[in-house]
Amino acid sequence: MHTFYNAHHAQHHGKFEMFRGELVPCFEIPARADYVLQELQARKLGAITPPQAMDDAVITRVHAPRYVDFLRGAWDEWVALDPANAQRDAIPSYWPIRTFRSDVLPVSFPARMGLFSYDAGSPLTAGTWTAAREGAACAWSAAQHVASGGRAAFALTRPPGHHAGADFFGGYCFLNNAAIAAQALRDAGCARVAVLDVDYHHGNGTQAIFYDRADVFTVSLHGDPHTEYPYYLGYADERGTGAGEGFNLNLPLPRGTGFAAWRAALATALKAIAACRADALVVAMGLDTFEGDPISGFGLKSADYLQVGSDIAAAGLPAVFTFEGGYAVAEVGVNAVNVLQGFDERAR
Ligand code: Q9C
Ligand code: ZN
Repeated sequence: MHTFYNAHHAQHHGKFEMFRGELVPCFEIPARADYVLQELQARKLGAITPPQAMDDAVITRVHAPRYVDFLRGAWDEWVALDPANAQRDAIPSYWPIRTFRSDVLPVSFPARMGLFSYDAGSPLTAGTWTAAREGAACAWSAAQHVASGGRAAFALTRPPGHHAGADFFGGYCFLNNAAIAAQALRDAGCARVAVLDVDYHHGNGTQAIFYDRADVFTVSLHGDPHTEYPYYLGYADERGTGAGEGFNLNLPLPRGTGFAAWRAALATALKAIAACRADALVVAMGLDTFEGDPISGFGLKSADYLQVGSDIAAAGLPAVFTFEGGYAVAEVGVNAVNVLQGFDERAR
């Protein structure tokens, strides 16, 4: 397994997120990726390199240019509002819900920040753009690796990506690394790509990006949105639209689901992926299905992740893995690398 590592990830380091009426320390912290890197090195799973140089045009294949422009300049705008903001993260407080306009780009920075986001839990910091952009390059490089004959590659980066839509951030995500990888595989000649999202939370951003397309089949197993974030998407009746009808599959599971039931849902997902005749797979690899995760509600154990990787490898498709959630920080390295090792052992 070749890993493309984002050495700039720690430049994104939110201090606090809004939770139950107060600002609490962020769950999505740099140490997460550090633990994964350390575990990868300890187990010698393969080469670990920086990504290839990438043009921003790769990002705008899936993200709206006005959103990318916003993200690129957001920190400077934030500090220009008040020099004291340099010591504070930027967090939105206003959002255009139904009946408001989204065609007008307000001059006000907080207003634009709300237009391009959907929660108050995803602080933007001085290095968010640098970190997210380098992460996109990791995802793109992983896709190039697989498109040119590699069996698998891992984009080890944060912030994560699967909640980010074409023109919004949220759920700790700014650029959708899995979607960028899927689009890159398409652009490199794969006729159909499947995205398998195994994060605890529904991959709403990825689903939305590909919802009307038949060339990218999106599948997500996740906590039932009736009770779990992101709440407003991820239900079983969302099957795609227009040309994309039948090319989205949601498998919501109740809070408290253990490995046996979760693995059965994975088998359903993999069967659907086999039926769509994809020629490459992107795995949005969240580890927040772990029993010890502080913000999630499934019961997977560390050893189960070896089986997860093995089950995915058995699908026989070349695969790009992106690092998504997983907030049991001390265990996230073992859990992530278990998936990758389980994949490698079955794939060879
Ligand atoms: N304060 C990913 O796993 N809200 N994002 C949680 C706890 C947001 C998770 C509430 C969860 C987002 C990539
Ligand atoms: Zn998650």
